[in-house]
Amino acid sequence: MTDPIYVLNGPNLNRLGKREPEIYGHTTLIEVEAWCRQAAGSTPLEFRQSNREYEIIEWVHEAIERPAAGIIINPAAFTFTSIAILDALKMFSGPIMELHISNIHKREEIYHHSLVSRIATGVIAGLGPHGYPIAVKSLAGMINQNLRQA
Ligand code: CA2
Repeated sequence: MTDPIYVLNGPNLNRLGKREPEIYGHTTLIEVEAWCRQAAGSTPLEFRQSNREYEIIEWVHEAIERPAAGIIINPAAFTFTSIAILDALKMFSGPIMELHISNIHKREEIYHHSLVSRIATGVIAGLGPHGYPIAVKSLAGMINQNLRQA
């Protein structure tokens, strides 16, 4: 059985498609999940969202223990504040894709300094919700390449 890809979403992203469509688009997180599952094909996917920091940390621990093949994470506001999530991600040995729907660098100063980028394998920002299936495809590609090289 193939190891799963974890797609973890931080605070307020359950409101996606319902507020600020000029920044985040009209797509809901339920629709994003469907896009991700389609992009993953036969690779199992754990798609989760939480407004609680500890829950995201627990899910990263779960991904470490299982183990997951890779993690895609949109930590939302925790991107800029959470050393605890950074520390948990540091313990994961597979590829980590940091994802933002908006281009955080184009926005206010408070959104410019990501703690997670320091340890991410790659960063996707500014592609809107379409960034998610792109992240799944590129992570699956990385994972398959490593498996073939192993
Ligand atoms: O662009 C992203 O994906 C962000 O991670 C979203 C975060 C923000 O703090 C980051 O700077 C960039 C905020 C998520 C807020 O979620 C909303 C969802 C729907 C409507 C409005 C806000």
